[in-house]
Amino acid sequence: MMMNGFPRGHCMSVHERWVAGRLRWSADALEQVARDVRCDILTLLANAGSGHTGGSLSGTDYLTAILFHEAAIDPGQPNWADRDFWHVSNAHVSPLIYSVMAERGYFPLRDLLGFRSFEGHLQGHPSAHDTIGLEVSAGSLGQGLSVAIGVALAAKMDGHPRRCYLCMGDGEQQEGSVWEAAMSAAHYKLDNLLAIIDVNRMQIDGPTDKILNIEPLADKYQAFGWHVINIDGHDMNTILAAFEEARSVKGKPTVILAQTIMGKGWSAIEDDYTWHGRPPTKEEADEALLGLDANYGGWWARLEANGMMP
Ligand SMILES: Cc1ncc(C[n+]2csc(CCOP(=O)(O)OP(=O)(O)O)c2C)c(N)n1
Ligand SMILES: [Mg+2]
Repeated sequence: MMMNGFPRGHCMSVHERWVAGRLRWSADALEQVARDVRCDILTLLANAGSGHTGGSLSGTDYLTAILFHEAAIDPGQPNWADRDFWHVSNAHVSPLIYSVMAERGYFPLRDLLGFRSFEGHLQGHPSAHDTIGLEVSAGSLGQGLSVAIGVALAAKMDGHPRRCYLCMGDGEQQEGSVWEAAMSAAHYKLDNLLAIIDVNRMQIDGPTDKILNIEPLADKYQAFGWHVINIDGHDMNTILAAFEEARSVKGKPTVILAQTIMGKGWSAIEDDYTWHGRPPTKEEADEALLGLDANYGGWWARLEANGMMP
Protein backbone atom coordinates (compact mmCIF):
# COMPACT_ATOMS: atom_id res chain seq x y z
CA MET A 1 0.00 0.00 0.00
CA MET A 2 1.29 3.45 -0.86
CA MET A 3 0.89 6.33 1.56
CA ASN A 4 2.75 9.62 1.16
CA GLY A 5 4.63 7.99 -1.67
CA PHE A 6 6.43 5.29 0.28
CA PRO A 7 5.61 1.60 0.38
CA ARG A 8 4.54 -0.05 3.64
CA GLY A 9 6.70 -2.84 4.93
CA HIS A 10 9.58 -1.96 2.61
CA CYS A 11 12.89 -2.02 4.45
CA MET A 12 14.06 1.60 4.38
CA SER A 13 16.56 3.34 6.58
CA VAL A 14 15.24 5.83 9.13
CA HIS A 15 16.56 8.63 6.96
CA GLU A 16 14.89 7.30 3.80
CA ARG A 17 11.55 6.91 5.58
CA TRP A 18 11.84 10.37 7.06
CA VAL A 19 12.55 11.96 3.69
CA ALA A 20 9.69 10.05 2.02
CA GLY A 21 7.16 11.33 4.57
CA ARG A 22 7.29 14.84 3.11
CA LEU A 23 4.72 15.90 0.47
CA ARG A 24 6.84 18.73 -0.99
CA TRP A 25 3.91 20.24 -2.89
CA SER A 26 4.63 23.24 -5.14
CA ALA A 27 3.88 26.82 -4.16
CA ASP A 28 1.00 26.91 -6.68
CA ALA A 29 -0.60 23.80 -5.17
CA LEU A 30 -0.08 25.15 -1.66
CA GLU A 31 -1.85 28.40 -2.57
CA GLN A 32 -4.89 26.38 -3.65
CA VAL A 33 -4.92 24.42 -0.38
CA ALA A 34 -4.47 27.59 1.67
CA ARG A 35 -7.51 29.05 -0.06
CA ASP A 36 -9.55 25.93 0.83
CA VAL A 37 -8.27 26.14 4.40
CA ARG A 38 -9.46 29.76 4.67
CA CYS A 39 -12.89 28.65 3.42
CA ASP A 40 -12.93 25.87 6.03
CA ILE A 41 -11.96 28.30 8.82
CA LEU A 42 -14.71 30.78 7.97
CA THR A 43 -17.32 28.06 7.59
CA LEU A 44 -16.55 26.17 10.78
CA LEU A 45 -16.43 29.41 12.78
CA ALA A 46 -19.79 30.57 11.46
CA ASN A 47 -21.24 27.14 12.09
CA ALA A 48 -19.99 27.02 15.70
CA GLY A 49 -20.78 30.67 16.43
CA SER A 50 -17.57 31.06 18.44
CA GLY A 51 -13.81 30.92 17.99
CA HIS A 52 -10.78 32.88 16.81
CA THR A 53 -10.86 34.31 13.28
CA GLY A 54 -8.00 36.85 13.04
CA GLY A 55 -4.95 34.71 13.90
CA SER A 56 -6.39 31.67 12.11
CA LEU A 57 -6.40 33.62 8.85
CA SER A 58 -2.96 35.20 9.41
CA GLY A 59 -1.25 31.83 10.02
CA THR A 60 -2.91 29.91 7.18
CA ASP A 61 -0.15 30.10 4.59
CA TYR A 62 2.84 28.91 6.60
CA LEU A 63 0.92 26.17 8.47
CA THR A 64 -0.37 24.85 5.13
CA ALA A 65 3.22 24.86 3.86
CA ILE A 66 4.47 22.98 6.93
CA LEU A 67 1.92 20.16 6.58
CA PHE A 68 1.72 19.96 2.77
CA HIS A 69 5.35 20.54 1.86
CA GLU A 70 7.85 20.57 4.64
CA ALA A 71 7.18 18.17 7.51
CA ALA A 72 7.65 14.41 7.33
CA ILE A 73 4.30 13.15 8.60
CA ASP A 74 1.80 10.45 7.73
CA PRO A 75 -1.79 11.27 8.80
CA GLY A 76 -2.63 7.61 8.06
CA GLN A 77 -0.40 6.67 11.00
CA PRO A 78 -0.22 9.79 13.17
CA ASN A 79 2.05 8.05 15.66
CA TRP A 80 4.57 7.02 13.01
CA ALA A 81 7.75 6.78 15.08
CA ASP A 82 9.95 8.62 12.57
CA ARG A 83 7.62 11.59 12.08
CA ASP A 84 8.67 15.21 12.35
CA PHE A 85 7.18 17.16 15.23
CA TRP A 86 4.82 20.06 14.52
CA HIS A 87 2.95 22.09 17.08
CA VAL A 88 1.08 25.38 17.20
CA SER A 89 1.66 27.06 20.55
CA ASN A 90 -0.67 30.03 19.89
CA ALA A 91 -3.33 27.35 20.00
CA HIS A 92 -6.36 29.65 20.10
CA VAL A 93 -6.01 29.48 16.30
CA SER A 94 -7.57 26.02 16.53
CA PRO A 95 -9.88 26.68 13.52
CA LEU A 96 -6.69 26.90 11.45
CA ILE A 97 -5.06 23.85 13.05
CA TYR A 98 -8.15 21.67 12.53
CA SER A 99 -8.79 22.91 8.98
CA VAL A 100 -5.24 22.15 7.82
CA MET A 101 -5.39 18.76 9.55
CA ALA A 102 -8.70 17.90 7.87
CA GLU A 103 -7.43 18.97 4.44
CA ARG A 104 -4.29 16.87 5.01
CA GLY A 105 -6.36 13.81 5.89
CA TYR A 106 -6.02 13.40 9.66
CA PHE A 107 -9.84 13.22 9.88
CA PRO A 108 -12.85 13.88 7.58
CA LEU A 109 -13.72 17.46 6.62
CA ARG A 110 -17.23 17.05 8.00
CA ASP A 111 -15.76 16.80 11.52
CA LEU A 112 -15.07 20.54 11.30
CA LEU A 113 -18.82 21.00 11.85
CA GLY A 114 -18.31 19.59 15.36
CA PHE A 115 -15.88 22.38 16.31
CA ARG A 116 -16.42 23.46 19.93
CA SER A 117 -19.23 20.93 20.51
CA PHE A 118 -19.08 18.46 23.40
CA GLU A 119 -19.92 15.63 21.00
CA GLY A 120 -17.10 16.49 18.58
CA HIS A 121 -13.38 15.81 18.99
CA LEU A 122 -12.31 19.36 18.10
CA GLN A 123 -12.32 21.42 21.27
CA GLY A 124 -11.97 25.21 21.32
CA HIS A 125 -8.43 24.86 22.62
CA PRO A 126 -6.67 21.79 21.26
CA SER A 127 -6.72 18.65 23.36
CA ALA A 128 -4.29 15.92 22.37
CA HIS A 129 -6.50 13.49 24.30
CA ASP A 130 -9.41 14.20 21.94
CA THR A 131 -7.84 14.88 18.54
CA ILE A 132 -5.72 12.19 16.94
CA GLY A 133 -2.65 13.72 15.34
CA LEU A 134 -2.13 16.53 17.83
CA GLU A 135 1.11 16.13 19.75
CA VAL A 136 0.34 18.46 22.67
CA SER A 137 -2.69 19.99 24.37
CA ALA A 138 -2.32 23.76 24.29
CA GLY A 139 -3.87 27.16 24.87
CA SER A 140 -1.74 28.56 27.64
CA LEU A 141 0.68 30.79 25.74
CA GLY A 142 4.44 30.54 26.20
CA GLN A 143 4.74 26.79 26.65
CA GLY A 144 5.12 25.38 23.13
CA LEU A 145 8.73 26.36 22.54
CA SER A 146 9.85 24.46 25.65
CA VAL A 147 7.99 21.35 24.50
CA ALA A 148 9.54 21.56 21.02
CA ILE A 149 12.99 21.97 22.55
CA GLY A 150 12.48 18.78 24.54
CA VAL A 151 11.59 16.87 21.37
CA ALA A 152 14.48 18.41 19.40
CA LEU A 153 16.97 17.65 22.16
CA ALA A 154 15.74 14.04 22.41
CA ALA A 155 16.13 13.65 18.63
CA LYS A 156 19.73 14.89 18.88
CA MET A 157 20.46 12.48 21.71
CA ASP A 158 18.94 9.61 19.69
CA GLY A 159 20.82 10.60 16.52
CA HIS A 160 17.44 10.84 14.73
CA PRO A 161 17.00 13.19 11.70
CA ARG A 162 13.61 14.43 12.99
CA ARG A 163 12.93 18.15 12.56
CA CYS A 164 10.70 20.18 14.90
CA TYR A 165 8.34 22.89 13.68
CA LEU A 166 6.93 25.22 16.30
CA CYS A 167 4.51 28.08 15.62
CA MET A 168 3.99 30.96 18.04
CA GLY A 169 2.09 34.24 18.12
CA ASP A 170 3.78 37.63 18.33
CA GLY A 171 1.80 38.60 21.44
CA GLU A 172 2.98 35.27 22.85
CA GLN A 173 6.53 36.66 22.77
CA GLN A 174 5.59 38.70 25.84
CA GLU A 175 5.74 35.50 27.93
CA GLY A 176 9.01 35.29 29.89
CA SER A 177 9.10 31.50 29.45
CA VAL A 178 9.62 31.98 25.69
CA TRP A 179 12.97 33.69 26.34
CA GLU A 180 14.21 31.13 28.82
CA ALA A 181 13.42 28.49 26.20
CA ALA A 182 15.03 30.56 23.41
CA MET A 183 18.23 30.75 25.44
CA SER A 184 18.37 26.98 25.97
CA ALA A 185 17.62 26.14 22.30
CA ALA A 186 20.76 28.05 21.30
CA HIS A 187 22.76 26.59 24.19
CA TYR A 188 21.98 23.07 22.99
CA LYS A 189 22.66 24.06 19.34
CA LEU A 190 19.26 22.76 18.20
CA ASP A 191 19.58 23.18 14.44
CA ASN A 192 16.74 20.65 14.08
CA LEU A 193 14.34 23.24 15.54
CA LEU A 194 12.49 25.79 13.41
CA ALA A 195 10.23 28.32 15.12
CA ILE A 196 7.79 30.38 13.09
CA ILE A 197 6.32 33.51 14.64
CA ASP A 198 3.10 35.00 13.32
CA VAL A 199 4.06 38.67 13.32
CA ASN A 200 0.59 40.07 12.63
CA ARG A 201 1.38 43.01 14.98
CA MET A 202 -1.90 42.46 16.81
CA GLN A 203 -3.06 40.65 19.91
CA ILE A 204 -6.26 40.23 21.89
CA ASP A 205 -6.53 43.79 23.23
CA GLY A 206 -4.80 45.84 20.56
CA PRO A 207 -1.58 46.33 18.57
CA THR A 208 1.40 44.57 20.21
CA ASP A 209 3.48 47.76 20.23
CA LYS A 210 0.78 49.46 22.34
CA ILE A 211 0.14 46.55 24.75
CA LEU A 212 3.78 45.53 25.40
CA ASN A 213 6.28 46.20 22.64
CA ILE A 214 8.20 43.08 21.51
CA GLU A 215 10.38 44.75 18.88
CA PRO A 216 13.13 44.58 17.76
CA LEU A 217 12.31 40.87 17.58
CA ALA A 218 15.00 39.98 14.99
CA ASP A 219 17.74 41.59 17.10
CA LYS A 220 16.49 39.84 20.22
CA TYR A 221 16.53 36.35 18.67
CA GLN A 222 19.91 37.06 17.09
CA ALA A 223 21.29 38.10 20.46
CA PHE A 224 19.89 34.87 21.92
CA GLY A 225 21.95 32.89 19.39
CA TRP A 226 19.33 32.09 16.74
CA HIS A 227 19.48 32.32 12.97
CA VAL A 228 16.74 34.78 11.98
CA ILE A 229 14.83 34.88 8.67
CA ASN A 230 12.41 37.72 8.07
CA ILE A 231 9.74 37.02 5.42
CA ASP A 232 6.38 37.98 3.96
CA GLY A 233 4.30 35.31 5.71
CA HIS A 234 1.72 35.21 2.91
CA ASP A 235 4.11 34.52 0.01
CA MET A 236 4.37 30.77 -0.59
CA ASN A 237 7.62 30.88 -2.58
CA THR A 238 9.27 32.94 0.15
CA ILE A 239 7.96 30.59 2.86
CA LEU A 240 9.41 27.55 1.05
CA ALA A 241 12.75 29.31 0.51
CA ALA A 242 12.90 30.12 4.24
CA PHE A 243 12.25 26.45 5.12
CA GLU A 244 15.09 25.47 2.78
CA GLU A 245 17.44 28.06 4.29
CA ALA A 246 16.61 26.79 7.80
CA ARG A 247 17.58 23.25 6.76
CA SER A 248 21.04 24.47 5.78
CA VAL A 249 21.77 26.22 9.09
CA LYS A 250 24.10 24.21 11.34
CA GLY A 251 24.75 24.58 15.07
CA LYS A 252 21.90 26.93 15.96
CA PRO A 253 18.09 27.04 15.88
CA THR A 254 16.26 29.13 13.29
CA VAL A 255 13.31 31.43 13.71
CA ILE A 256 11.18 32.69 10.83
CA LEU A 257 9.54 36.04 11.50
CA ALA A 258 6.48 35.72 9.27
CA GLN A 259 5.14 39.21 8.65
CA THR A 260 1.42 38.64 8.29
CA ILE A 261 -1.92 40.41 8.38
CA MET A 262 -4.51 39.51 10.99
CA GLY A 263 -7.66 38.37 9.16
CA LYS A 264 -5.79 37.89 5.86
CA GLY A 265 -8.13 36.89 3.04
CA TRP A 266 -11.23 38.68 4.32
CA SER A 267 -10.51 42.29 3.41
CA ALA A 268 -13.25 43.76 5.64
CA ILE A 269 -11.48 42.63 8.82
CA GLU A 270 -7.79 42.73 7.87
CA ASP A 271 -5.53 44.35 10.50
CA ASP A 272 -8.45 44.73 12.93
CA TYR A 273 -7.55 43.27 16.33
CA THR A 274 -11.20 43.20 17.43
CA TRP A 275 -11.42 40.07 15.25
CA HIS A 276 -8.85 38.23 17.38
CA GLY A 277 -11.53 36.13 19.05
CA ARG A 278 -14.74 36.91 17.21
CA PRO A 279 -16.45 34.53 14.74
CA PRO A 280 -18.33 35.65 11.63
CA THR A 281 -22.08 35.25 11.49
CA LYS A 282 -23.31 33.03 8.65
CA GLU A 283 -24.13 36.17 6.64
CA GLU A 284 -20.66 37.62 7.27
CA ALA A 285 -19.05 34.28 6.38
CA ASP A 286 -20.96 34.30 3.10
CA GLU A 287 -19.62 37.77 2.36
CA ALA A 288 -16.07 36.72 3.31
CA LEU A 289 -16.28 33.53 1.24
CA LEU A 290 -17.38 35.56 -1.77
CA GLY A 291 -13.94 37.19 -1.70
CA LEU A 292 -12.44 33.69 -1.93
CA ASP A 293 -14.73 32.83 -4.84
CA ALA A 294 -16.83 30.55 -2.61
CA ASN A 295 -19.98 30.70 -0.50
CA TYR A 296 -21.35 29.22 2.71
CA GLY A 297 -23.65 26.72 1.00
CA GLY A 298 -20.85 25.71 -1.37
CA TRP A 299 -18.91 24.23 1.52
CA TRP A 300 -21.69 21.70 2.14
CA ALA A 301 -21.84 21.01 -1.60
CA ARG A 302 -18.15 20.06 -1.38
CA LEU A 303 -18.93 17.64 1.45
CA GLU A 304 -21.77 16.15 -0.56
CA ALA A 305 -19.59 15.78 -3.64
CA ASN A 306 -17.07 13.86 -1.52
CA GLY A 307 -19.74 11.65 0.09
CA MET A 308 -19.00 13.27 3.45
CA MET A 309 -22.35 14.67 4.56
CA PRO A 310 -22.85 14.20 8.32
C1 LIG B 1 -0.55 32.33 29.48
C2 LIG B 1 -1.69 32.96 28.78
N1 LIG B 1 -2.02 34.24 29.07
C3 LIG B 1 -3.08 34.82 28.44
C4 LIG B 1 -3.82 34.13 27.52
C5 LIG B 1 -5.01 34.78 26.86
N2 LIG B 1 -4.75 35.08 25.46
C6 LIG B 1 -5.22 34.27 24.50
S1 LIG B 1 -4.77 34.78 22.98
C7 LIG B 1 -3.97 36.12 23.60
C8 LIG B 1 -3.28 37.10 22.69
C9 LIG B 1 -2.09 36.51 22.03
O1 LIG B 1 -1.60 37.35 21.03
P1 LIG B 1 -0.96 36.73 19.75
O2 LIG B 1 -0.01 35.67 20.16
O3 LIG B 1 -0.38 37.87 18.99
O4 LIG B 1 -2.16 36.05 18.99
P2 LIG B 1 -3.16 36.76 17.89
O5 LIG B 1 -4.00 37.75 18.63
O6 LIG B 1 -2.30 37.38 16.87
O7 LIG B 1 -3.99 35.62 17.37
C10 LIG B 1 -4.06 36.15 24.98
C11 LIG B 1 -3.45 37.19 25.83
C12 LIG B 1 -3.45 32.79 27.25
N3 LIG B 1 -4.09 32.04 26.35
N4 LIG B 1 -2.37 32.24 27.87
MG1 LIG C 1 -0.57 38.49 17.05
